[in-house]
Amino acid sequence: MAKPLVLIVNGPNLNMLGKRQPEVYGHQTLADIETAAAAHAESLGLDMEFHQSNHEGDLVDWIQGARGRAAGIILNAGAYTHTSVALLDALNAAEVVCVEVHLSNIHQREEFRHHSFVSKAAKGMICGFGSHGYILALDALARLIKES
Ligand code: CA2
Repeated sequence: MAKPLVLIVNGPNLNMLGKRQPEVYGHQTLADIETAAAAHAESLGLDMEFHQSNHEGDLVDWIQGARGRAAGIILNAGAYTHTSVALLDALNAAEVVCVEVHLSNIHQREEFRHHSFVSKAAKGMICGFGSHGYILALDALARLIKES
């Protein structure tokens, strides 16, 4: 039987992880996060696709494509978190359960990072745990998928 598919979608500048600002975002690269997430998804009996783009429309396309195909989405929309009604609309249209992730604790940072448009369509948000947040999000999604 096919395993449930989880999409992990990452937004702008997250391709720079591990290369700049390690004091804020940690030392792991996005490739390290993908490797750890793939192993954890496998252990939970989930299929996983991992995406990153610096372009808002790419993120919209991946979220739209999840409808009827994926069982869940883990979304770190980067700075688009705080600006993008388009991502919120895509999440609402996709009707796929979403867990929002941020490496940093956005509530300890500048005021403009405190508001998230995507939170309105997310089941919950994990922030402040660095790259481990993706593992926590997979655990949360696996449970939600099993319950549904
Ligand atoms: O904490 C998070 O995961 C964020 O989504 C990261 C975004 C930021 O705009 C959000 O407010 C919170 C920024 C990602 C930029 O990542 C970089 C990594 C290394 C060097 C430069 C940027």
